[in-house]
Amino acid sequence: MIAGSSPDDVELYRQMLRIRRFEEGVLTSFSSGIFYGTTHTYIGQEADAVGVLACRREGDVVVSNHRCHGHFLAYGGSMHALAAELMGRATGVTGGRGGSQHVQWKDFYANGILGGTIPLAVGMALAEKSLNTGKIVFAFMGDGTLGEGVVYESLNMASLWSLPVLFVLENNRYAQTTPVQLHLAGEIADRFESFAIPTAEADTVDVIEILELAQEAVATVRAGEGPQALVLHTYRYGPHSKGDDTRDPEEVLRYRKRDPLPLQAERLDPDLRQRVEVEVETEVAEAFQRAQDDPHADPASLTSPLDIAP
Ligand SMILES: Cc1ncc(C[n+]2csc(CCOP(=O)(O)OP(=O)(O)O)c2C)c(N)n1
Ligand SMILES: [Mg+2]
Repeated sequence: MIAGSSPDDVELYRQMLRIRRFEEGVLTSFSSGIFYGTTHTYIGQEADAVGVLACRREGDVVVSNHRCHGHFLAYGGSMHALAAELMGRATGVTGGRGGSQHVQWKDFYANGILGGTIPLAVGMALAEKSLNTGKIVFAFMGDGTLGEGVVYESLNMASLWSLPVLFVLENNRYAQTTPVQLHLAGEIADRFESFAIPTAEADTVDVIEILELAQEAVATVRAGEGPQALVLHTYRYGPHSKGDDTRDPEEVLRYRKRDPLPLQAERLDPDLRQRVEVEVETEVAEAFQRAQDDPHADPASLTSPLDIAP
């Protein structure tokens, strides 16, 4: 789905299903103790990452947050390396040192400091613009991240300096356990527009609709017209992290009925769909198995910044 080739229906389905099955594997295996640290799954939000990142080109930068597995897989990251990272294995994305929230590979950067990623994204967009690379930055954040003041300093600079960045706000309607109506005043889109950042908004799980919105926004950013924002209203089906779900189960059920996967699956030839499903099941099983067989990261191989000669 890179550099000009248009993503087809099957590929969009496959990418969403890879995220779904991987994340289901993470949630069901967590209590067995195979992972280190914590995790935040993306189940239910897959259409956002897949639709938006279908518009990226080689060398574009993607900045993600604590809920990064879906963004990473949609970016083209290795499922095996991600599984290995969660298990603290030497073959993990960062050699087993970063864990679930600190995944960095090529031009993909995830960080668990809520809001701290946004000045980084804007700084990287400034670098791309200054170096005239033509590359753009995709910066994902959640609704709760709008409670971090540094986000607004960053939006101001991005707009003032007309930087090549697309802000993707995923409103899954909760910040940890706090519903959006209890943590956010006013409208989300107004927060971007008050910095003169044009904002498109959709309450949908249709990957095609998201892809089309993203294509339009990305084209404007690539044309050098400054930042854009996408506000995507979505829902996570799983807990915030693991076992910490305080939402009304009926509300969760209601949103589960508008699932991005069956919606996209209906557009496929049934035989093809089944083939993709079998292939993805196999890919996920192999990724977890290989990662479990890999060696643990060796703490002796860690280098302290103090050990590095100036
Ligand atoms: C600076 C900072 N404060 C608090 C936290 C703890 N924390 C992790 S996720 C989260 C809520 C995030 O909500 P949102 O931005 O809506 O993202 P979502 O989890 O819904 O994807 C909080 C408060 C953190 N990681 N960093
Ligand atoms: Mg949220």
